[in-house]
Amino acid sequence: MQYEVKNKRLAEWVREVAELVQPDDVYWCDGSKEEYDRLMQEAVEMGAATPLPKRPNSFLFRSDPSDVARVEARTYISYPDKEQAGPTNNWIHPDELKATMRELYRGCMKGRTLYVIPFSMGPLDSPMARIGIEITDSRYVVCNMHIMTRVGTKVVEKLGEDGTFVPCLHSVGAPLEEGQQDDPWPCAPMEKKYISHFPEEDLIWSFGSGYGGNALLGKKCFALRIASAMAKRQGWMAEHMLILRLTSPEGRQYHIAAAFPSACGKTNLAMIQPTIEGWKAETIGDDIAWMQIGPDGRLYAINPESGFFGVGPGTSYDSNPMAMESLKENTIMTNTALTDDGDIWWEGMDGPKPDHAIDWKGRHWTPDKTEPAAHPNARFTAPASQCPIISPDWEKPEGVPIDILIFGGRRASLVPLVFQSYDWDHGVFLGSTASSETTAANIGSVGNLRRDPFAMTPFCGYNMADYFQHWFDMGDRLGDKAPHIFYVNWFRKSPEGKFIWPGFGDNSRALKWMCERVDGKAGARETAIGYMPSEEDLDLTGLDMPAEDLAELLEVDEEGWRAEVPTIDSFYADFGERLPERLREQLRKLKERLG
Ligand code: GTP
Ligand code: SPV
Ligand code: MN
Repeated sequence: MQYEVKNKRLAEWVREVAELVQPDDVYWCDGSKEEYDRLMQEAVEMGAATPLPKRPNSFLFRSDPSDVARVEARTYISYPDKEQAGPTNNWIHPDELKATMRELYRGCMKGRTLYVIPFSMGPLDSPMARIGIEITDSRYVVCNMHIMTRVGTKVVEKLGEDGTFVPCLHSVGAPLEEGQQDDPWPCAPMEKKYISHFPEEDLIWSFGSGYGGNALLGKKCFALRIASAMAKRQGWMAEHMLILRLTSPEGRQYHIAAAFPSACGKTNLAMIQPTIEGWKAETIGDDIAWMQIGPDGRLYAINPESGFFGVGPGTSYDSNPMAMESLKENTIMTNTALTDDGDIWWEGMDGPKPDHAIDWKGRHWTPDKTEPAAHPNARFTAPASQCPIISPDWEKPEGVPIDILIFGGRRASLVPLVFQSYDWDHGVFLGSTASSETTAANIGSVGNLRRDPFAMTPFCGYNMADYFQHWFDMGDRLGDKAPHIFYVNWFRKSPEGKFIWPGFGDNSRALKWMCERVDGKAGARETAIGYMPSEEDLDLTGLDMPAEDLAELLEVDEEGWRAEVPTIDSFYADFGERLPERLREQLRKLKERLG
C-alpha cells in the first residue's frame, strides 16, 4: 500500500477481491499526473495506445471489434425478487448471479495488476457527493477514471475509518498465462460479459468488457443505476441529464436539465452556442445530474462527473465548437480513425475527408470504403475543465437551481419540435412515454423505435413503475417551486431522410421560448399534447428554412397521436398494478383531448 488506508471495510474488501482474482500486484491509485503518465506510457509501450502528437498528452485506443459500446442485453439489476427490478430490466437472482460471476472472477487477474481507484462522484466538498472504489485490471479504465471522476488520496482521507463507499468491481476477464503476450484490448466474449448491480447492497460487479459505461463504473453503473435506487430511498434524483445555464440579454439566469437517450444530443445541448442575439450558455454537465431539494424548496443539481465521455462522429467546429475546443489536449480517443499526420478523424468532422487513414480496426482506409473510418460510437474522454464555456459555478457544492426540465428523443416523424406540459403530472406523463430510435451507444440494432422513459430505460436501478411514482413524489414536495417541464425533438426528417430542423445552435430558439414561458411572457396554444408555440411565439430571426418545414415541426398530427395511444397503453400494461394511477389518469386525459 502506497498510502495509509484507515477504512477497515475498504482494506478488507480489497483483500477479499485480491484473494479471489489472484493478481500479480495490487496498486492503490493516488490520482496524480505522474500515475496517469506512467500508465499511459505503459499502454503505449505494449501497443494498446497511440500517442497523438497534434494533441498534447492525448492518446488513441482501439477496442476489440466486439467491445465497442454498452451491452444492455448483458446488464442486470439483481434483487431477491424479480418484481423489484421490474419489466424493463434484466434480472437474475443475486445468489445465482454472484455464484456465476464468482467463478468468472476466480483467477481472472492472473498476470495483471489489480488497481484500486478511490473516486468521488461530485465535488469532494459537496453534500451531494458520494464515494466509490473501483477495482480494475485495466489501465485504460484507470486513466479514463482520472478524467471522468475525482480520483485520489483525498477521497481515501474523506472516507476516514468508517465512511461508506460503493464497491465497484471490474475485470476485463482475460487472465494472462505465464509468458502469454497481452492483447492490446483484452476482454471476454459476449456470453461471459456481465454488468451487474446489487442495489440492496450498493454493489457493482462488472466482468468481461473494457468499454465506457461497462467499465468506467462511476458513470452509468454507480451514478445512474445504483444512485437512482439510493435516490429513491433517500428522496433525491439521479437522472440521465445534461445541465446548462442560459443567460438572457437582460442578465437573467435560467438553469436547464435535459434528459435525452444515449447519442441523442445531451453533450451538444450542454455546449450550445446560441444563434439568437445576446443569449449566452454555460456548461455544467453533459450526461448525468444528481438533484435534491434545497433549503429554499427548489430543485438543485450537481454534475457528479468531472469529464466528458462524448460521441465523436458528428462532432465538428460547425456543430459543436465547444466540444472540439475541449479535445485539444489531455484527451483519450477511443475507436476514432488515425490520420497520416498523427491526428484523429471521424465522420462528420469539419473539412474534407482524409485521402487516407487507419480506421478504428487498424486497417487502411480510403474515402471509397463503404465502412466508416471511425466507429459510430467512437468517443473522446476529456476533462470538463477544458470546455471554454464551462460554468464558473460547475463545481458549486450546493449545485444550481433548476428552472426547466426537458425530455426528448430521436423521432423521425410525429413528435413536434417543442411543447410544454400542462403541469407537473402531465410532465411526468411526457417523461414516462418518451420514445426514441435506438443508437450505436448500445450493442444491438440501431434505428428501432422504443419507449425510453426519462431516457432511463437502460439506467434505472429498480422497478420503473416505482421510479415514475418517485417523480410524482418529488413533484408533490416541490409544489409551486417545481421546474417547468418541456418535450423536444430535434430529429424530424423529410421523406428523403434529411433532418428538417437545423438543430445545434438553433435549438436555442426553442430554449428561449421555454425561458419566456417560465416568465409568463411567450405565447402558446393549447393542443392535445400540450402547450405549443406558434411561429410568432418563437424567435426565428435569421433562420433560413422553408415555411412548410417549420409548419410541419409545429403541427400536432392528431391522427398520428391517436395511433400512438394504443402503444402507450400496451407499454403501461407491462407495469401492471404497480403503474401509478396518476399516469393512467394522464393517458385518459390525452385520449379525451384527442377526441
Ligand atoms: P451520450 O454520450 O451517449 O449520452 O450521447 P448524447 O446524448 O450526449 O449525444 P451527443 O450530444 O453526443 O449527440 C449524439 C449525436 O447526435 C452526434 O452525432 C451529434 O452530432 C448529433 N446531434 C446532437 N444534437 C443534434 C441536433 O440538434 N440535430 C441533429 N441533427 N443532430 C444532433
Ligand atoms: C451512454 O451510452 O449514455 C453514454 C456512453 O453516455 S457510456 O458511458 O458508454 O454509457
Ligand atoms: Mn449518456
